[in-house]
Amino acid sequence: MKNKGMIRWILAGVCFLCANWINAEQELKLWYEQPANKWVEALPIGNGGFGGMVYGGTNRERIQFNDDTLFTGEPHDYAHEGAVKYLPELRRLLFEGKQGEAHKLGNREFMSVNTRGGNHQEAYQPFGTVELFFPGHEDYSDYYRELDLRDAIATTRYKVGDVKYTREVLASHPDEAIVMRIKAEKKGELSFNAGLSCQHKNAKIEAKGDMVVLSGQVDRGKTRFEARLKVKIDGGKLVAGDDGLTVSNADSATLILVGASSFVNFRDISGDPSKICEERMSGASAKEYGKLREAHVADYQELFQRCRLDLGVTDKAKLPTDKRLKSFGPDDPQMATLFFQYGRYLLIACSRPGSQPANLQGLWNKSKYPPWESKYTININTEMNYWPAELSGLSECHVPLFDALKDLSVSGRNVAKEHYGARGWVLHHNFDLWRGAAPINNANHGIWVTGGAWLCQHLWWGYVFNGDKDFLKNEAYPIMKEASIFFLDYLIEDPKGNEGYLISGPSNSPERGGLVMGPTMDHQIIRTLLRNTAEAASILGVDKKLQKQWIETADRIAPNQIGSQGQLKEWFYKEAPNTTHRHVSHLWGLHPGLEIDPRKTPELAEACKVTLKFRGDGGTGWSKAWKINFWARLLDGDHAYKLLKEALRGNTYPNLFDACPPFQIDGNFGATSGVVEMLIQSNGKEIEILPALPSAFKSGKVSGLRARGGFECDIEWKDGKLVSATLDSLLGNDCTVLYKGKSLKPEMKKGETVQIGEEDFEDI
Ligand code: FUC
Repeated sequence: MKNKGMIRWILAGVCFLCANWINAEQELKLWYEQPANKWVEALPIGNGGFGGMVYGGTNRERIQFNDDTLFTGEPHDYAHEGAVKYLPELRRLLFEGKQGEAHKLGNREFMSVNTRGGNHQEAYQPFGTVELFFPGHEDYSDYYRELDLRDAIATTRYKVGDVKYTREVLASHPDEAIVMRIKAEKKGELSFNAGLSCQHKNAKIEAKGDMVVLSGQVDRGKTRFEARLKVKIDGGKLVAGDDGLTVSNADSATLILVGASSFVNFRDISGDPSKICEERMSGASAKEYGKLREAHVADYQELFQRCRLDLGVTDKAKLPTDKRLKSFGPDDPQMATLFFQYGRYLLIACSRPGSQPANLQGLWNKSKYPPWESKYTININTEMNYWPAELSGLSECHVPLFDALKDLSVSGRNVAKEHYGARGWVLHHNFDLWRGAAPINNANHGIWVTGGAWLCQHLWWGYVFNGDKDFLKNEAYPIMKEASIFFLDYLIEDPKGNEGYLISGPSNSPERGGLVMGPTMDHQIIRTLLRNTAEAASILGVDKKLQKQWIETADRIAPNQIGSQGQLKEWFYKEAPNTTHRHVSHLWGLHPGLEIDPRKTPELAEACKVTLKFRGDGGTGWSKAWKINFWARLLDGDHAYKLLKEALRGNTYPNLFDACPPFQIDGNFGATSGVVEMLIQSNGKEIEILPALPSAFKSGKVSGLRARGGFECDIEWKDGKLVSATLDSLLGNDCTVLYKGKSLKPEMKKGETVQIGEEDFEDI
């Protein structure tokens, strides 16, 4: 082990980058030989809150665009006043085995109240579409389109006759606009019509001067919106008319699209979208395309380039992306790299400070009635969206989730009071733009109390990976504290005399088995929350009494149990292991939790394996993605890889969007984190290198992976064996590094780097 100075590290880094990444990175593109016909063939771009789907058509080009604040409905508190009156009865019925009656009572007295009737939450909405028509471009040749993950630019190229046309589209975060550059290779050969369309009934569209303006109000909602499309041309002529803007005989054109809504925050929609559009447009249109592009690329690359992966490249990379999917396997390792990096690309595109968190479809939605309202389902989906954030160097992309949690800790406070007569705040299995926190849909799965507690794990990670005490004190801890206080009031002692265990309920094991007392997942999540919060308080030196209460309570929560078939029991009071159900909630303690670990709790880890064998390797896209992570945590890289293969072959659309089906973005993010779990695992004390390396990833290198405790790690391996690893201490914390059953304890101060080879490890 060599303790190297910064210079050596930089030199090594430079050589590493130059010599090794080039091949793999050249291929970091999704590319196709035909325009997109369907939405799931179009290519997504986004600047966090504003994004689009680029079809790459020739005579008709479309960019279907979204703003993440367009939801149906209006600010609203969904809490069901007085629901708490029925809580003791719900518990009594469940303890007496009268689940049917409990469901009825729950549905009648305990569910959300929506302004528009019913107990549902509101739906994410489409905004509009940029419609471009290029007369005469029906016949074309040499067609090519791509999305380059290295610079986040979608390009379409083709020829009409002997004139080559190129379009580049990007969604700029610094300039808050979608920008398209269209070029004809010959002067004066660019003629097209540009307009906007919108599905909302009262939308008005007008073209004037060099601009098309779309304004209106969301159907079934109160939020107002406006979008503006400006066309700047070089040469030729531009005329505004009833059907938009018509450009004739130009050499090139730059199109700038901005959009905004009246959403200010979850309780206020009095914003002025026209004013915001005006400001955004005057800023973006004052710049030349080259400058806009440069600023976009620099801003994007600052995030994207932090983490690199090279698993090797084969000839398969010469095939268009859609043709590689169905036969994905070990002969196409670069496809795994592409899919890994696509997850990072998507997170940067749909979750930036100031934006809404990534919803079920990230940011991209074409339908007024999207599946599950394209809101935030938090009994797995939203959390999965954020699994890769810290692991792959995208802490900033985590921020919108933290911001939403701040809101939810406000809306969830009234739910804690009205439904449970408890202090603190609570969140059930979904939220929407209005931060609905009460149970929705049906008591049999909607009454589930650990949504907020699970999300608090992300706040904790926000601290654990980065060590920022101000963040812990001002952002994370206040929310974690109130979530933890809720559970002090909520948990009840087991009435059946099982050692005074504390039990969660009424709740459920997500979407399986109905309303119950004592789902295992709840117990794991609450235990983790209370312990993390106690640790946070101890780091901050506050709330001594509460720390003690939290730890004592965590210790009393009903423990994990092994069932009659050797499986991990899904509920404290019952078992039903023989199912292939997509949710595997009770393995939360294995992943994303840390309480089950084959190195420390081998019996429980074995029980997880039995459960996973019952569940099988099928399921929705997100279910397979979760199983990648489970098998990696069980240190079985080949099984994890099998799930990655099944996800790519069976649950991925041509544009590499995850297919639940239908499209749901969680599976993309879950696969990205799953690949990290194969290469590095950390728990704040130990970091294991290559813990679950699949044989299909024979040789490779990765840089910029992040570990709990504040470490950055680069690893190179060959023929399945470690060549060298570099560990960079960001915070100066202690850690033990593990590799193949051996360990080493590098002494590192903050800012120091060590290089490690296999020979440095010693038997444990
Ligand atoms: C949960 C899952 C479904 C879907 C939905 C958004 O209800 O069980 O498969 O992912 O969330």
